[in-house]
Amino acid sequence: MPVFSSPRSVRKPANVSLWEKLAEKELSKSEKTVHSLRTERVIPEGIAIQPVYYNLNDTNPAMPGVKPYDRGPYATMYTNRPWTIRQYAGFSTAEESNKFYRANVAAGQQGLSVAFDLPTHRGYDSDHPRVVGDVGMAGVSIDSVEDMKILFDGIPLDQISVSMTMNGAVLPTMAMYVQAAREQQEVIREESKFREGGGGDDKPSVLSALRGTIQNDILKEFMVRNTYIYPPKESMDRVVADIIGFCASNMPKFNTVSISGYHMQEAGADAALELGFTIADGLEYIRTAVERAGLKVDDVAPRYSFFFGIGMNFYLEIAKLRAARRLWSTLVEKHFQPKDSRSLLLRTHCQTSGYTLTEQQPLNNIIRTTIEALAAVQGGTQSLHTNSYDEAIGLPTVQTARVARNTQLILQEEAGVCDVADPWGGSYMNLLLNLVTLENTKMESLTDELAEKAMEIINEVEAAGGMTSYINSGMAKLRIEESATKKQARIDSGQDVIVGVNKYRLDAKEEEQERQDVLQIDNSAVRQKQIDRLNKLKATRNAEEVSNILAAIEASAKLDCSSSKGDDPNNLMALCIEAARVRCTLGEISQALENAWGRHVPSSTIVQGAYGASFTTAGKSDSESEYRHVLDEVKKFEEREGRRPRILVAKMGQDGHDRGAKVIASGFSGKSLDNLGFDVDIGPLFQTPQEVALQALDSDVHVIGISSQAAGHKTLLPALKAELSKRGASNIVIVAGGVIPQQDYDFLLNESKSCSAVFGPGTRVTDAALRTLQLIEQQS
Ligand code: 2CP
Repeated sequence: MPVFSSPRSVRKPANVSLWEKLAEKELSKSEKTVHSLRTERVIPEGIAIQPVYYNLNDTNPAMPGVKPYDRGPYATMYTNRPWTIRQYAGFSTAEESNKFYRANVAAGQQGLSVAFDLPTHRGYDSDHPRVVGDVGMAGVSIDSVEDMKILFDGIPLDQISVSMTMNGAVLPTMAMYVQAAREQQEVIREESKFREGGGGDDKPSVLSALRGTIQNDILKEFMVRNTYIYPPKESMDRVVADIIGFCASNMPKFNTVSISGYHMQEAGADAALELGFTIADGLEYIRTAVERAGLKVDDVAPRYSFFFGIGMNFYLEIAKLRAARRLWSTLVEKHFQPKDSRSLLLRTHCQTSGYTLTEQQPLNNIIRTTIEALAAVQGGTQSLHTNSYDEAIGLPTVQTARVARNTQLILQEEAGVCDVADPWGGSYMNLLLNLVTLENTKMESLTDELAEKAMEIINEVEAAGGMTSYINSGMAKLRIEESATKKQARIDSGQDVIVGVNKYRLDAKEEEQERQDVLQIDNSAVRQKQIDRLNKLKATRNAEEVSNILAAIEASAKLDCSSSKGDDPNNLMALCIEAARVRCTLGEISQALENAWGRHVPSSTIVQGAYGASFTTAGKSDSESEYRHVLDEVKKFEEREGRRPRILVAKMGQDGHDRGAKVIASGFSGKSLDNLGFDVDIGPLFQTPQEVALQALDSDVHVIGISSQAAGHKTLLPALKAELSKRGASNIVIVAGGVIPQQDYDFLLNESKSCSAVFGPGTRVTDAALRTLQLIEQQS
């Protein structure tokens, strides 16, 4: 039996002494001391809860805040400062989102996290014809610094930390945030001058006070999330590097990149892939700063932060965060030899998984989110977003957002979760596997095994020349898509259980009673409001200043050298702040860069064979026979029609979440009937309804399958139907899937008749294939 810590320990191991020193330093700004943490936190049962536990028989136990940081990046962890409750939110206009943020902060939220709409992500102003269905839908619409000022009205930016999820149009967005903070500061100075009768000018620059995080993680956009704008090279060498360089010189408290595994997990990567790829991305960002931009590792690495997704495998997710910290500190030390120990610390935000939420019996999602949140904090996250239970079907309401936030408040303030740093240190797990090496007979062994698997993946990426080359080879995307397709097959065949979806399902009537309302956004009203504001801005600004700075941005972008040092006059971040000041719009700044670099056009691939292989090896004869039944039906269709059923899987608007589309394309496709035997075309991302209609006609498909994850379906599906009718192709069946609330089904199926079936979350691929076949047959 291990013995646990006690202040009366006879011999003090080196790590414990180090821990005490680090802990005292962390506590120096508070009333607490290590002694008070050890003796004063007595629960009613008369037990003094210790800030950290360890095995007294261990000659040098692992401790939180001590290398390699398995047990946490800080010595005192939540005993001194709980994780930040940081809910990701944003919708409609800046006014609406501002109201929402202010209410949330008043109700206990501790940091802000801004969700931008898709046009903003992709560098389009709200009046651009490509974004008609997307303005204000999946985030807040920002066209200029005027919107940004409204977004943060009444929220002191030098005091509250703000995270912004932005990667494509990251230069104009960051610039507008900085400029909004400056103008906010000017107002405060003017007011205090007025109050104090002068003075107020000697306050330090607002830039040095700004705290927060910009996602700025373009590598994973090329793998999974797809909100890139420019090609990989320019995105890395000029956008990412110039922002990192500018912040290193001017915004020392700002985290310059949030290296994200979350979206990989959402796109279907298992934990080892998510971990391996994310750490490999981090190494690539240091390399970019050091090798290509001439910065030092210690200038940048202390302000790199991470972002992981937390799914339902409780133990594995805890082990993942512990392994991540160990891998990062070990690899950064090995490759870059930093002098500042902060360069070794992996600090992370986590978000509970959106993918594990179900449309069926949505209240179960509160339980899933709670378990995932607990895993995140047991794993030692620094900041956390908990999903609302209705997110599988639409945007959260005020009530569901409150439940999500309260999940964290209850963990922090009722459950005693913050009382101990890393309670898992030294925990036994996988005992049978490790009988021989007693050293490893702990929860630590799961951490070890996962770290090893991730290390194999990192080695594979490094051998390919680093993440940029690995992404260019197409391997990163393919490996994630293959993992996603296998996962779907395990769910469809019942191997992986989802309560209320493939097991313990309610009947249709009971499900109807469980249905929830979701927030509805009046997309056209938001767009009109944005257009009016844009027109007003353009009528009142100085046109010459605008065209001069846009020309300077374009010229800098064309330079064949790095401008990433923060004081370089060609630094793109500095130029974009000036552009924001003179009221250039986000679309104009993005276009100036696009003039120099062009827009990145991705290629689409489909994983072959993974669905059928995983489905039929599930070991359940009923699922296998059902799979064979679909194949037989497809075969009969082919004999009758002289060709196989042909589907175009497409996405419309600026919605780049393509896991669903890729899984359907992969599951349906198969040249030798190794999957479900359809002929599958997959459309490029970001198409307009007109482009989808033209591709469908060109390819002579029987059916178009539209995947919608970003709420644009009520505008885009009717527009597609109209395009097909206009071209005399009403016989082409349209089916839709993705995140579509039940309350919209009637509009889509009956009122607008813009599709023939909606496959909601949880639909099995085999069921979707059979129904699609029936619809084609009814049409012909
Ligand atoms: C922390 N501090 C402590 C302790 N813990 N001091 C003493 N004792 C302790 N125990 C100090 C830190 O050193 C720091 O000070 C300050 O308190 C804040 O702590 P932190 O750990 O830095 O927390 P944070 O400010 O909340 O920052 C957390 C992260 C940051 C992870 C570093 O990057 C972050 O907030 N990321 C959030 C990203 C995000 O929201 N993404 C949304 C993705 P100093 O600063 O002075 O050192 S949503 C995406 C969706 C899904 C999408 O992409 O589509």
